[in-house]
Amino acid sequence: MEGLRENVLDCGVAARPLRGQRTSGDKHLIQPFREGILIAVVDGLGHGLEAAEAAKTVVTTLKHHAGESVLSLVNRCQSTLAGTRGVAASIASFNFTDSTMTWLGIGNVEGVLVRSHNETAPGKEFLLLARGFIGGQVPDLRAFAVPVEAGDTLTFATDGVASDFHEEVNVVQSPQKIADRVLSVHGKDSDDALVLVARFLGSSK
Ligand SMILES: [Mn+2]
Repeated sequence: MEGLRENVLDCGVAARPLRGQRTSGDKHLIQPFREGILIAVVDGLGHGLEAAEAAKTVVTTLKHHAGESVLSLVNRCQSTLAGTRGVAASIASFNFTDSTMTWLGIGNVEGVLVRSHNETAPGKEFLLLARGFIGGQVPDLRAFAVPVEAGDTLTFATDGVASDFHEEVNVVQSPQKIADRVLSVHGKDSDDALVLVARFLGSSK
């Protein structure tokens, strides 16, 4: 059973630190829970160790509470991050019992959902990002729930990746191939960079 659930999402990740740095402040999480999988990409403000620590703290918190609502997860991270550097983060919770994805972003980790069936939905949906950062001032947060179908492909990319990265995202190539290509074509030299691609394969009933 557990194995089946993990197979309903096919993921690929590509990342590299800023040139000259050994640690990246960009981290990701792919964490299965009972009814689904939580996906997150976190960018610690600044670079190097301190940024990496803040991002790691958030990833650990998300991992331990993966089954909670994304709004409650952000609130948890908000209190855990007190006194550290803040982070930008985008989070998506896939629920396999009702084939939905709920996503939320604070800061500048961009998200795009590419639809496998263009007739029934707009081809691309972009994550609406809240201003601010976790650990600092956060405005009234809103999470958006959308139905997902087999083949729908979500991509999160940190600001070390140019915004036009979404042009590379499709529902045909493997998520790992897409992630690698996004990083090599759109990665900037000026920042850490991380790309996560997750394709929903349909719920196993
Ligand atoms: Mn960055």
